[in-house]
Amino acid sequence: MGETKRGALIIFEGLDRSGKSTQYLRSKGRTVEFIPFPDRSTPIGKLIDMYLRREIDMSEEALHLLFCANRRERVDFIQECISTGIDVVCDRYAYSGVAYSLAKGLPADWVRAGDVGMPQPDVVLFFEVSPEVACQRGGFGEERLETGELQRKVRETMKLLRKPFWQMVNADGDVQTVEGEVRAIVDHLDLHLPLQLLDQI
Ligand code: T5A
Ligand code: NA
Repeated sequence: MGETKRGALIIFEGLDRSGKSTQYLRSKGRTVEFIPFPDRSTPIGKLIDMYLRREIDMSEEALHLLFCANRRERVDFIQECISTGIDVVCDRYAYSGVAYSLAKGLPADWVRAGDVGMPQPDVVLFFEVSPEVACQRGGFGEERLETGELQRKVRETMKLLRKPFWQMVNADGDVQTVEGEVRAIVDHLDLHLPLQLLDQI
């Protein structure tokens, strides 16, 4: 009898309205835990949610630290799942944290330090959606950070964060086509090495 294979840490990243949440809702039913970041259900996540819905204000630095702290709130759960063979899919992760804050002009070294030591993804699926398609999708512009100018800067910054374990997904396609692309990548992950921790972002 072989030992139980560990779970995979799979990250969906991309601009607003690229269809990340739609994909993880559709793949529900397998032994997968889904964690959206920001996770608006936690105490810290509730503050972030109030900020995004324009109910409270705070400095960009405070917001950055809250996004980081919100991910730290879920690390024990992520590690427990992975070690018991359950896959974890996160809708956004440290890369959103870094890209949005760099795009706003916060200092690079300070921004990048906030997620060091977080579990390293087995794969980051980057949902690439063209701006024209994104702004036609439902809900665009409702939340604070969904302005064309910030999205353009985030797009440029995200590209600079690309790592060997990133895979691009063409997210302009219809929901089924995007799902096929996601499956093809996720079904072929190599999980022989233990989960690593990020030493840089
Ligand atoms: N943020 C986040 C930071 O600044 N720092 C951080 O550390 C983190 C984690 C909230 C904001 O916070 C910022 C980034 C964001 O600006 P969020 O909660 O992920 O982050 O944002 P949401 O508004 O929930 O989600 P997104 O805007 O990112 O949208 P999704 O999840 O990419 O898109 P989704 O699936 O909700 O789809 C959008 C619409 O398009 C349709 C859907 O039905 C929906 O109406 N759609 C499609 N239509 C046609 N074809 C397809 N293939 C489609 N897929 C989806
Ligand atoms: Na989302």
